[in-house]
Amino acid sequence: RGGTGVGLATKPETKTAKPGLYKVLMLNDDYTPMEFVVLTLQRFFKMSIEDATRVMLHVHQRGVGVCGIFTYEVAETKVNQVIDFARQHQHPLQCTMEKE
Ligand code: NFA
Repeated sequence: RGGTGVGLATKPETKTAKPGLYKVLMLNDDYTPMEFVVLTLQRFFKMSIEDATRVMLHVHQRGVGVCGIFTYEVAETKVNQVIDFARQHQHPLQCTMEKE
């Protein structure tokens, strides 16, 4: 617990709202190359090649997987970065976000 109140007579500080957290999800498709998905996870989610490969295979096998958990603005930025990057390379790779 933070707070700079000193002494006995201070009332509890008004709390700043905690930021909501959002999962960034990656969706499987039949066309995006596995190598491109791994590269995308490394580039935008700072994953090692091992973690990126694990997440890619999970998405490939299960249909959807979590890339990371972020505040709303960061999650939205990552979703847009992934979609833009895929579109630039003419891959259908899709990404979305949902409240955690
Ligand atoms: N299913 C894709 C393939 O077989 C690979 C893939 C994995 C695509 C994860 C999207 C997400 N080439």
